[in-house]
Amino acid sequence: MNRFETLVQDIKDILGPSSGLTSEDVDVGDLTLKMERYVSDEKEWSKYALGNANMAYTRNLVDEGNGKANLLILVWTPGKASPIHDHGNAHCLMRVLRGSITETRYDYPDGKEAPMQIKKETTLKEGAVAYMADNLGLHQVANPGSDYAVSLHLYTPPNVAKFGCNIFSPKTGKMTHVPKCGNYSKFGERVED
Ligand code: 2CO
Ligand code: FE2
Repeated sequence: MNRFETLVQDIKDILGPSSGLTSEDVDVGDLTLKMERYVSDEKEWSKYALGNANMAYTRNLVDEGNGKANLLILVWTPGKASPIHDHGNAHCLMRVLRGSITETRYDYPDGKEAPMQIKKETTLKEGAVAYMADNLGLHQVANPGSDYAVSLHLYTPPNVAKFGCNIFSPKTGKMTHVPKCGNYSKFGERVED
């Protein structure tokens, strides 16, 4: 096994003892350490990193963590950003594998129609690991650079894969449910998902 495959296996092993049904029974500390300690080698994960210049980013499934998680490689198109979104009551851990991405956090809108207020903006450089969850608010992720950026994302439980997520209008705060956050590829193979 190469180091990336070992990381995937280690994540599965950590998730093993959890029920996989709620986020409370997952040890985020252990998962974070494993992600931080991975010494990235592009050759090990490039087969998953399928980008598309016509999309803001692609979601490429690497592993389903014994049904308890979704491990994805996201490929961020230069100059593009995700919508502002939530995470279906799951833990989100992301590790930058290549380039830099910015994460902009927002509070949940309070129900009144108004522009959404930025709470925090962070630049995540290659190697950084960040944690996000609905209790921290909403976020938008962008690639401000001029080359593709790549990040590894662990979502547990895999609620967004099953039930979709919500996206929010930056101008009005209006929430829209997205029933399916599809995968661009699965296990290195392109899919129409
Ligand atoms: N949460 C987004 C998604 O699953 C990506 S931004 O990082 O969490 O597509
Ligand atoms: Fe996200």
